[in-house]
Amino acid sequence: HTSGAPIYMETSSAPTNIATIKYWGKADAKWNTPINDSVSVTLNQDDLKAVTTVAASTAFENDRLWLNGEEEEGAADNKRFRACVDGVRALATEKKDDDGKVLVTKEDWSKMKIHVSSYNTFPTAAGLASSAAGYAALVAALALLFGAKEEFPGQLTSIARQGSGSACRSLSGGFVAWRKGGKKEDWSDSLAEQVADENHWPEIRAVIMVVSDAKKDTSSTAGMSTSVETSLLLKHRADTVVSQRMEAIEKAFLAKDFETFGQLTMADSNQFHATCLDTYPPIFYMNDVSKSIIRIIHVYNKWAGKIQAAYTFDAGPNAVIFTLEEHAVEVGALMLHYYPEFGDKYVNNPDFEKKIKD
Ligand code: 2P0
Repeated sequence: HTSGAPIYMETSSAPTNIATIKYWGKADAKWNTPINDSVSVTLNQDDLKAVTTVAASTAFENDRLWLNGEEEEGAADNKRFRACVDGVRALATEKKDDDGKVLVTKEDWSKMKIHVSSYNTFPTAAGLASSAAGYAALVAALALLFGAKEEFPGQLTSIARQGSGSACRSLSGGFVAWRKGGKKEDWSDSLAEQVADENHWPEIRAVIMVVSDAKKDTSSTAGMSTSVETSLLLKHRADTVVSQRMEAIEKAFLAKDFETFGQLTMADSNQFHATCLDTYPPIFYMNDVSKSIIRIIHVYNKWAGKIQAAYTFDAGPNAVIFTLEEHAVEVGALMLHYYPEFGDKYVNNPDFEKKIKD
């Protein structure tokens, strides 16, 4: 740029999360709030994450966004993007240098345009909650840039929620609940709360099977809207099932009770996909490979005499299988036995590793 105005820049990253009690259905589309609580395991930062750099300057003419190196035209007018940028900027504080001299006032921040560049280390829109990591990393980077100060705990998660619902659960590690809220008119109480941090249960592992890395057919937002309109099972689930399961699974996670955790995880994944089938016209996210993975896991648990592995599927065919460290190699080997092609594609594959590094 030529104006000589400084550019302020920060980078942050956020991992994706895998819901064990699922979010499906919006209570308020404008505020992007859910009809039920949900809870998820945040994956390890080293594996599947979004890395986002944000820059602010009066030298920029427009807000602009690049995803995986390619500019998204018009993305800056997108209401989800705007909610995050404007939401975090409203919490901005002045920026000072080491001597305490004010470099940027709160008003200065409001006059700057924003450039955002984000990339994922995993396939976008393949049912691996890429939007969760993306919007969480965006909000985290913006919070650093603007020196954002929360007015109440979890406020930043309520902003990330307006980017993508599941994103509110990716701003902290461990086991994170999204409380649906609704007592406040502006839905500011629809936010995430850490149930247990990442050090609480370090033995937990997720074996991820990328059944397909194609973009999904039905977007979550569109799917949810049809489900809310047509599925009586979804209504039953939101009204009576989820609150009981939330209480039970939080207790199980805190007690490191894998069998209860796993049983509830599988039951909730199955009920979520049942509500998809109960949607009219029906939505199919799992394919035949997904269903055979379910069968294998149930046979494996029967053989073990206890629940040693638990699958869950989001809005796509990919499987996430939770297990404990002591069984992780066995579960991985079991999957590779039936699906050796996963090994060829993702395990010790220099091309894939290079792609991730790049
Ligand atoms: C979840 N999913 O709880 C559930 C389980 C998919 C199945 O959150 O419209 O991308 O951006 O709020 O968060 C996917 O929905 O939807 C999702 P928006 P989001 O993880």
